[in-house]
Amino acid sequence: MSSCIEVAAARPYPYRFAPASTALVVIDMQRDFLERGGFGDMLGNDVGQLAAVAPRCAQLLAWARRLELRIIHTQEAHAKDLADCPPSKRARGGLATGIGDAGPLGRILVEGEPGSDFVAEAAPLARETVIRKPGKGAFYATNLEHQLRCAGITHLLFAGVTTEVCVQTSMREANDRGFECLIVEDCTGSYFPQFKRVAIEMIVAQGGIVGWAAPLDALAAAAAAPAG
Ligand code: C5J
Repeated sequence: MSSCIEVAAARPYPYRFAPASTALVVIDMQRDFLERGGFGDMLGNDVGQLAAVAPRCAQLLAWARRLELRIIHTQEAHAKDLADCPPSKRARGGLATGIGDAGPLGRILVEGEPGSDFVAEAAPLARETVIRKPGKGAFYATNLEHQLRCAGITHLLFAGVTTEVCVQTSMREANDRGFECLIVEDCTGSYFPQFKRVAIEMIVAQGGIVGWAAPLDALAAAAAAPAG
């Protein structure tokens, strides 16, 4: 692996990656999940639990841009006619105001609506890739895998929300496809802190059965260290 970076502090054991073959995947940093009036709020969640994630993701994005990593942003949003939304997903939760309905941030979880947009701290740059996805996993009904293979990407760093739903689902999908995955633990969040903690434990258990975990500082320190 050329110009390889070793994250010695990663769990369950050191993680090695080469920037040229690594992408950062930032999952669903949208107003619909982080702000009052969006989908997460409609489901009864305390969106304040995610407050720390956006500034940390901004730092991660700045670091990844300096390292010239390929950056992918995912967006959970449905087509305007909801043709890609299974009736089961729309019915789930029995919400008075649910997917496709008009809410304070526009139609909930629908592309082009204010709620589907990214929070300012995690907004994509024009050169970065945005993958709109209808499901929890970033690989389901998208061309993400094709794009990654075309770009020669073998390693993925994951961040975003929520840890145990869309982040973990996407990381599992990537792991099954042979990508070497690491979750940046302080750049992901859940409405339920205990779910975040346990989701990360599940990822790194059994010798890293789904992948690795490390905080941003450990990645940044590894990248800054002189090549050995
Ligand atoms: C959820 C997500 N929680 N982005 N979506 O429905 O995790």
